[in-house]
Amino acid sequence: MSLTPTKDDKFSFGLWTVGYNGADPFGGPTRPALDVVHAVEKLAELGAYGLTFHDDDLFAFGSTDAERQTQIDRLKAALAATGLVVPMVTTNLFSAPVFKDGGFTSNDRDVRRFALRKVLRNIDLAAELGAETFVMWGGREGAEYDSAKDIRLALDRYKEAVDLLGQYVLDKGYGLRFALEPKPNEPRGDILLPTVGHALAFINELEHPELVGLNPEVGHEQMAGLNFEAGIAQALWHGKLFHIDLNGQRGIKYDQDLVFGHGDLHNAFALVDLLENGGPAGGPAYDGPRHFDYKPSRTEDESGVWESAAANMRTYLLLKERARAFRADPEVQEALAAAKLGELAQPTLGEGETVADLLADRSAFEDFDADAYFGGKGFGFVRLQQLATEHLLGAR
Ligand code: 3MF
Ligand code: MG
Ligand code: MG
Repeated sequence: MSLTPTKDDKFSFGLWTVGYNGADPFGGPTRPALDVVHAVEKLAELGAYGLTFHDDDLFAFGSTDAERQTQIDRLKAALAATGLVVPMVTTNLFSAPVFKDGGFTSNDRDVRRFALRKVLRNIDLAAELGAETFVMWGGREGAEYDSAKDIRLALDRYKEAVDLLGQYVLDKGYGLRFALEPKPNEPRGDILLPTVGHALAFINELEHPELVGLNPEVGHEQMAGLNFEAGIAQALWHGKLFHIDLNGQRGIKYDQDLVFGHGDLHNAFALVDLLENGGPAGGPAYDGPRHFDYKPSRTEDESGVWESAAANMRTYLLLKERARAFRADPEVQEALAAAKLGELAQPTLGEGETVADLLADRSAFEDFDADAYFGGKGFGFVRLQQLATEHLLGAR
């Protein structure tokens, strides 16, 4: 298997990722701004297939129509010259002071109306560029204080906004779907739709739930101590994995946005195995972009930016190769069978079996030897995890 990324791998990057200038709450930029044309050229050269962006990444907040158009034209020319595509577009409703209490859920109605106008305009641009997914990360939709936000009303307004945008896309006949991106906190003390589970429940309340799915991010779930791979498995189970943000996070702390695999490597291995080999027939479980939402550390200069971009793709491909070897190992197959993973596919009741039949089945209860599970009938999950570890380390 080749470790050189090609467009078929569907690797994409946010313009704000490689474009991160190193500014954080404690210090200013450590690198100059990156021009979009240069970013497109470098990403294409490294083997990426896509670029994504927020409106404000491409043209500064408050740009004139002419400035905005100039940047769109420059991007289009760079895409045409390199063959890079724009699979996803998103709107920045978190940087400008006007959004300090959120966009769709600001307590200030005028801000909410302005936010909707900003997003509608950017949806038109997304459709014009042929994007398939419109991501919505509501980073400022939240609060620091319980008394500052009526959560039920805020969810009413969130739903109002997503319903309105969905209807707009339908009316315009755009081929766009929405992907909500959950995050527990940062920049707000608490953010609405904090986890994959909260967002899935919210989608069920929408007018057009079929138009809306998720864009989960590795670090966002891990900041809350959650298992990202398990969250992705549930999103797939609901048919809601519309897009994915890959990066690295080391435990419950501030949002690190490390290179993919530079955090919990075991979970990254399980994730790639799921995405690539977890389909119903053993093939890919997800065929959308493998989108990196990371930040090149502020310690790096421009060469470090491109090294880190390449590192995301190489790590993904290395894990894909390791997952293939894991699946192909007869001892792993034997350990999976011994751990009864296949047995979980078997319905708990037999075909046509009723509750009455279950109640009448003495082998299920009266004659069942529950005591045999004390000191016996181990599942062998540790052996399986060690086999995964050995494949991960290249020892097998
Ligand atoms: C913040 C994020 C965001 C979202 C983006 C939409 C700035 O932690 O992850 O990146 O991904 O707004 O894609
Ligand atoms: Mg993030
Ligand atoms: Mg993200």
